Amino acid sequence: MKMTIRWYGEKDCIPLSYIKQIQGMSGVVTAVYDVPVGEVWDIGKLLRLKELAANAGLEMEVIESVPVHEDIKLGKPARDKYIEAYKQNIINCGKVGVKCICYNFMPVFDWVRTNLHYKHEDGSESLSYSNDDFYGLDRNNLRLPGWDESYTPDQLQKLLSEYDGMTHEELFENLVYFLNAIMPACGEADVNMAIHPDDPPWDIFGLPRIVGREEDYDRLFAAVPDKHNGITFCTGSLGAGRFNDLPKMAAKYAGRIYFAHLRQLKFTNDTDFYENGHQTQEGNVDIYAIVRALAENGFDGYVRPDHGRNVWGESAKPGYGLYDRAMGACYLSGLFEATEKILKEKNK
Ligand code: DNO
Repeated sequence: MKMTIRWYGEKDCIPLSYIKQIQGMSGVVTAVYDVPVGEVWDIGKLLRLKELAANAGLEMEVIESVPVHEDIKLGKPARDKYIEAYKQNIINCGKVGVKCICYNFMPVFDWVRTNLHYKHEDGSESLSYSNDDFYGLDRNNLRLPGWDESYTPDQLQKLLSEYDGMTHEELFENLVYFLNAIMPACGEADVNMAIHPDDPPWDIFGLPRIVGREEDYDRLFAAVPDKHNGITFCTGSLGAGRFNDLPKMAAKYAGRIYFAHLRQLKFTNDTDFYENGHQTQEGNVDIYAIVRALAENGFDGYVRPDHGRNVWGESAKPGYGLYDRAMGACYLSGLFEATEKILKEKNK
């Protein structure tokens, strides 16, 4: 296991020297943020990020994300051009020592929360989701906290209409087409792909979503068995679906989990929840049981504390403050150390 933390590059308000002070931290998870989706990242930009990390004594072995162009998800003729660029990005990442690329295949939107400043009684804040707030949104004038604002309202409507009528099966076929096309580049560069689950793991606005349940993973690995086809096990995303048994899934897929996002959430009713500090007792995700399932089943990937709260008066990017993620990293490192040592003793 290697403990990492997300760092948003030179614009991140959290200095790398502070990240280095978190004990047990091996490296940063980052990306090139100023190149449009679908284009090749200049290798110089990757090298610059790597050098900044290295100067602070940190590695850069995970990229999150190399985004997938919508034409690939839509299966449009232009997809082959975008897939070529994606392959080049994989090769370039491999050249600078990246071992794992996190990506997602959610149409149009990435993660969805309805409030970025949910107030806890102790004065801390976190992200939260309410079904009523979500379904109260005007589909013709969509604005949600944290969403990609790079589309104009017209562009967004046009893109949404391109997905009209697309089935889960069609989207899945487009994912398989993409993966089969990039696997040779992954082999050449020795880079593992780690698909991030849909967050939350159900369809939104009639858009199909296909990575959120156990059977989705079975189908994915059956369709593309190549070992470079793996997953990002995000406990906050998968955990929002009450139908998912996370420790069971962690055990079952441990060998395919190249990256784990460990995050806590607490349900306030059947569908609504807020995110919380990482400890098991703070929510509905049994972080201990998940870590144990990973360790017992030979997990050997990267871990990062995911969305933390904003605590101690910090005003950072929602979910990505320093303090609570640092506490989370230490808690998770402790769980891994204890679980792995107990296992070793047992196996002596
Ligand atoms: C949210 C993140 C996601 C994730 C992408 C991966 O905080 O976990 O935005 O980076 O879905 O492609």
